[in-house]
Amino acid sequence: MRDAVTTLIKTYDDTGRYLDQNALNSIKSYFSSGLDRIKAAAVISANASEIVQEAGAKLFEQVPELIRPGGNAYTTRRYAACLRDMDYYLRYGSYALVAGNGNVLDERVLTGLRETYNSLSVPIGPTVVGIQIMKEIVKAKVEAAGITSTSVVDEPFDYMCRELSEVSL
Ligand SMILES: CCC1=C(C)/C(=C/C2=NC(=C\c3[nH]c(/C=C4\NC(=O)[C@H](C)[C@H]4CC)c(C)c3CCC(=O)O)/C(CCC(=O)O)=C2C)NC1=O
Repeated sequence: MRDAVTTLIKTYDDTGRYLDQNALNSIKSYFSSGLDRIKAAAVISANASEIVQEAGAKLFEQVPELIRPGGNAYTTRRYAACLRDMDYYLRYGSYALVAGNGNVLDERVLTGLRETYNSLSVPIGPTVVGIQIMKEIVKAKVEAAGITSTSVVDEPFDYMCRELSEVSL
């Protein structure tokens, strides 16, 4: 599991180079966004179950077929599995937000996920919609908490959406 700094150091160490201006700029921007990342992660931790519930409700409102007979989130068990997955995306997203890097998402969340979803007919499109809805809810809460630059919040959620969508397109 790596963060923005260890990933960068590894890249330079692999080729035996000193950190150059590019590297230093990138580390500088990571550190200068650090406080926003921590505050955003605190907002997520304090509101996690509410965020998941709200995002689930919005997703099922937007794609009601999911919870109708024949839908993948139909039956209490699958409905609960869907919200549990959303909670995974939120929790691991908060880790990646603090790390400033998608490595934890690759290692713990995304590897093999598409195959699992395909084998269980869990639709990827609506999952991506759900993650985007969650991102918007988090951004609104982060903004309400007085954090002006919410762009750091986009990174982990967009990363998961991109990686999930890739092959199925
Ligand atoms: C921490 C990393 C991690 C992830 C990400 C993860 C996902 C994950 N989601 C699963 C199932 C599932 N995932 C969903 C999710 C949905 N269905 C929908 O229609 C919606 C679009 C969506 C919710 C947004 C559903 C309904 C199932 C149960 C499918 C089934 O058993 O038929 C399964 C199969 C095993 C199980 O049911 O627990 C896994 C492994 N597991 C993990 O350990």
